[in-house]
Amino acid sequence: MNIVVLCGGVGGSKLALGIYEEFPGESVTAIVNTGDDLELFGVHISPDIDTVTYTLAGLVNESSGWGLGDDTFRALGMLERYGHVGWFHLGDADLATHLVRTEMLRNGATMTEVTQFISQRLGVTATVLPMCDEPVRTRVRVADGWLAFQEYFVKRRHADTPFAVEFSGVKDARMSTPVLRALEVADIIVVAPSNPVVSIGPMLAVPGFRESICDARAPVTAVSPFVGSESVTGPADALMRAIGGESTSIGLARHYADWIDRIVIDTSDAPAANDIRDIAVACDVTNTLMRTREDKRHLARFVVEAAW
Ligand code: FO1
Repeated sequence: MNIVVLCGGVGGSKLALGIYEEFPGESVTAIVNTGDDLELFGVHISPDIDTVTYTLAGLVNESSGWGLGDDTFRALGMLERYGHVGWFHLGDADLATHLVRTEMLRNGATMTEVTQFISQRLGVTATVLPMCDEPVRTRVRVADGWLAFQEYFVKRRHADTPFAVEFSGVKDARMSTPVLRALEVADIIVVAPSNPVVSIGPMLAVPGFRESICDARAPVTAVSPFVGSESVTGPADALMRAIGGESTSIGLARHYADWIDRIVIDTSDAPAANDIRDIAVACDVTNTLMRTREDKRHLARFVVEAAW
């Protein structure tokens, strides 16, 4: 079976891990958002790709959900001595990943090639694919202007009310052959409970991406990141409102309705299931909170079996 999962960083990588562990004999491909990428001190950082890769490799920092476990921050401390404010916490070992990526990109490799190299070196047997090879940068408009995504998210701790979101460069992005092929041969496409606006949104904005999913023979199942009217983690609720949507599973079903077949919502939202079915989206109910390894594996199996 070919299982494809569309995901962003922390939330998405948990479900990707559940699928990877629960279906060890199957081919698993994670298509990952790169709209959060940034350049700092001349290095290319791809937070969502690294979060997914480190998670699947069993190397992620379990308490934050990003970065490497047991990393140290001596380089960051030294940068601070040179007067740089270390608002983006780059670990020493993590820095090696960014150095390798930057060097390979400078030598002409694509993001797809770099990502494959890094994930293979870290022992990941799933395929991790960037959503595209071209640079796409998510920007968020707040009261005092447009912010690069990580400035909004990390530097200002997503405390500003967002009013609009854009994916700079996306018009020039193209579907890569591996992404096209993965969607074509998929037996099931899972949309992880990642931020619908800034994690899944950039992928859908890549020209041809939405059409390729609609043309795919695989059923498409999304897991809702909302429980009640709040997102499980991060600012998905505020960002849904910024694009005129509603921050509930019903709002998500409406937002995704034209390209998904099915949505999985949390048990505590069970009363919303019939309203979702009225939007012509099939709906299943289970525990979607992924606190433990067993939770992740349960959700992975539930999602795959519900679609089949
Ligand atoms: N998230 C934070 O909240 N603070 C950080 O300082 C931070 C550093 C960081 C470094 C490398 C990396 O791969 C991810 C990092 N993240 C950090 C996570 C990241 O900003 C977000 O979780 C994603 O971009 C949202 O999906």
